[in-house]
Amino acid sequence: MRTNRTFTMLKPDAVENGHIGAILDHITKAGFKIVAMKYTKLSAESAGKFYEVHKERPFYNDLVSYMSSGPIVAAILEKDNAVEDFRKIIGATDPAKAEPGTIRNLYAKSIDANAVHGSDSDENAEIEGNFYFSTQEKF
Ligand code: IDP
Ligand code: MG
Repeated sequence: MRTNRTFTMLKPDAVENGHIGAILDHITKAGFKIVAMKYTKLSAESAGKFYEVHKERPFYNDLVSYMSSGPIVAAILEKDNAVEDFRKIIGATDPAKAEPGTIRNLYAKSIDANAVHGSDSDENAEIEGNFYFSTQEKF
């Protein structure tokens, strides 16, 4: 089933470098509505749980320590075809390969500190959104 929601995090580098406002502006101008949003910080334990699907990948430990290294912004976004369209506006995982004008092209410097997370499927968008937000926190 195709839903109209996706989940994002503005990662520690985006927050640290002062890009929260610009990235949220980019996202809303691209037609996404904010359904839920939170400024928070992951513990290493919760970052480990969030990224459990990547447990076997060589960069897992670095990813978990990076994602728990500073505050982030977590949000649920709504738009037709949200998952696919959001992946388009964030660009490739490696900012060096991200299309000009995408969020990672504009605001990210490296493959690990790549400014934003975007869900890769409707199913994961649902799981990831529920990781951060209760039903009462979604508008
Ligand atoms: P995605 O964020 O574009 O969906 P994934 O393959 O799901 O990319 O990887 C999750 C996150 O893990 C990436 O956003 C990035 O922060 C980090 N990552 C992915 N590949 C590498 C790598 O080769 N080295 C270091 N970190 C990586
Ligand atoms: Mg991914």
